[in-house]
Amino acid sequence: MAEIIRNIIVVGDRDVGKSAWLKQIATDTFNASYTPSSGITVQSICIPTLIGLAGLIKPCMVVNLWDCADQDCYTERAEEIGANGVIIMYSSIESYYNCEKWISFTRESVPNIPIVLCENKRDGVLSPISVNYDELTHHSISAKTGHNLLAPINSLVAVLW
Ligand SMILES: Nc1nc2c(ncn2[C@@H]2O[C@H](COP(=O)(O)OP(=O)(O)OP(=O)(O)O)[C@@H](O)[C@H]2O)c(=O)[nH]1
Ligand SMILES: [Mg+2]
Repeated sequence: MAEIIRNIIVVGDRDVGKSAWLKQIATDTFNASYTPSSGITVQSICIPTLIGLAGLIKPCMVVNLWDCADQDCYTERAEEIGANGVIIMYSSIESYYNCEKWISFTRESVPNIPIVLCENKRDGVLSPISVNYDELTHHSISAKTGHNLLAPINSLVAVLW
């Protein structure tokens, strides 16, 4: 049976925790120091699942998670990568407002692609940021504690079968 492969791009402002989140998923570890990424890197995870299509068992969906550190790289490569979904991450008021910019880039580069908003660093003392991009699914996570770690991926996967 053919493997199902999907490409999800993770974007957002610098320092919001994209790489830390992906590292936590891959290695179950968290690094408190900040090393800015450059360009684009990918890691793959396998989401095991049973789907109820005539009782067929799909072994897994391979999800390639693309960590995209800068805007140029994102707008140039999103289509070439064959992006199926986008996670836009933020972790502060400023990076939240900049989501509008990331949403626009996404709509221009890969129109009609599913987008999920992801508020990271929900382990601190900050109040939750109220979400106004109403039409988009939203999850609050913490790459540090692992809170809700896979929720953004799972909600995209649910619409990417
Ligand atoms: N408290 C807390 N800190 C976090 C969390 N996630 C990431 N950080 C910290 O935020 C800083 C930036 O994390 P990165 O993952 O490097 O951020 P990034 O979005 O990949 O940044 P660029 O590569 O520059 O685009 C690091 O010091 C992380 O340790 C979190 O859930 N909670
Ligand atoms: Mg990074």
